[in-house]
Amino acid sequence: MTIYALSTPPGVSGIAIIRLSGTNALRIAKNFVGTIDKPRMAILKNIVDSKHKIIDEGIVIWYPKGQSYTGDDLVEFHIHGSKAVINKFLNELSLRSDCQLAQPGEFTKQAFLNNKINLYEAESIADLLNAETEGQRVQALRLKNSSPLFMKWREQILDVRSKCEAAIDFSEEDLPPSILEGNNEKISKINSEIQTMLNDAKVGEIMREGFKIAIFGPPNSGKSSFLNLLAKRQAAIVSELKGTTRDVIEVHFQIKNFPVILSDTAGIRHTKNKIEKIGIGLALKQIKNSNLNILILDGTTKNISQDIKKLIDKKTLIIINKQDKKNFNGKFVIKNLKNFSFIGVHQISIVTKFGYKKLIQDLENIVNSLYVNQSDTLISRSRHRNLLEKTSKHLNNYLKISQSNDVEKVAEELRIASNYLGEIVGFIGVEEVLGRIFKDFCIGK
Ligand SMILES: Nc1nc2c(ncn2[C@@H]2O[C@H](COP(=O)(O)OP(=O)(O)OP(=O)(O)O)[C@@H](O)[C@H]2O)c(=O)[nH]1
Ligand SMILES: [Mg+2]
Repeated sequence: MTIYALSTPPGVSGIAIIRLSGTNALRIAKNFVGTIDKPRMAILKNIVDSKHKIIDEGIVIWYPKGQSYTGDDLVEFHIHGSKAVINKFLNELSLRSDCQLAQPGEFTKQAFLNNKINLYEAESIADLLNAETEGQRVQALRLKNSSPLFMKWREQILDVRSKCEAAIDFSEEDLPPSILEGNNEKISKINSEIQTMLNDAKVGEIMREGFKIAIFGPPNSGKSSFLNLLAKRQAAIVSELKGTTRDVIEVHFQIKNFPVILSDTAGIRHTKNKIEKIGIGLALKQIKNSNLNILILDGTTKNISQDIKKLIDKKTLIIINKQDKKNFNGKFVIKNLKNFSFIGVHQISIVTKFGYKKLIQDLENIVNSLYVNQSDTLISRSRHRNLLEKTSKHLNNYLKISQSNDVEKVAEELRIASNYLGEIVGFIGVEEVLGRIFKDFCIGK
């Protein structure tokens, strides 16, 4: 099969790159540009259509099979990035029956199927392509380099397993006595390394998806005003009416290079209004799924409702707002919160920005503290976490029964554990996850 796609973003640009990859790639390319004598060389050519009319003048590079991104013959056409030129060329390709438009991620999928990269590396490439912040870029590159660790663990487990299996096949007299020695220590060590990685997994996932902060509180306390202040634009409507915000409003920005998704939610109160009720339901969901909650209270009202109090926990940062107002009484509110545990409390005014600088510093510290002390290898997807958890479970099973005489069962646990590790890098049983992973890519990669 031969596939093609525009690998640069659609729209007007100086250069656009169209990639063609597969068994027919070189032959098709020659139809457009005539001879291509040398591989891996940029050659200036006239590109012509099927009627030998010129489409454009551009650079052609042929990467031969085995030396290309996909592993197949791959030809790149660097053409002028105008809509007319791109469309004309893509149209010519679409009229042919010997090639077809690539699916999202299909070039990378081909690279995986040709063993140019493993599955874990393919996922890191997707992360790198989608990286928006410096932190995400660094993490994606780091992930790409950590796949050898999974393979190292897998090989060590397979090594122990082969020794166990030798014990099944041979009688005790025929085996060197040292064959089962040190096996448990090896497996224990791998298991504890996996545990360390799992403990850091949450961080990797947050880094990839963004640190989720939900703003919540009673109506009219200034939640939307706070979102707008952080976002530096009017993302949410602010008004003196209670119950202004109903939908969840999300803004994306960075705190110290880390991606943050901040969401404003409907004020929490008892209401008969059907739509407001739905909004409050959405707010509760957001609070549950966040990494940090910011509770905004109005410092001029003394009463904190039970519904709000119930939501205060160790991932809550409290802001007492409207410090500029005459009847502001922060101390009173703090007294009211005496019996709760939460991250901290700030007294601010969104209008005068009193206390704002200190609050931002605190937020930076909270986000930052999450990322320090992490191990070199990170896992960033729940797919990896689930497989590592399963691996660890079976290594634990092995450790529990390794002393028993049931050597077959012992070897079986190791077989299962190594298979799960193999699934992370794509050695085993990956058909069903392939589609899911590559659909996240853009077309042309
Ligand atoms: N004086 C003073 N007024 C403020 C401050 N912060 C917000 N307000 C005012 O408080 C009112 C409510 O602000 P919003 O940001 O809409 O409050 P909210 O919490 O989003 O309200 P709902 O969406 O209805 O739950 C508006 O009139 C704001 O201008 C502040 O620091 N000081
Ligand atoms: Mg609001």
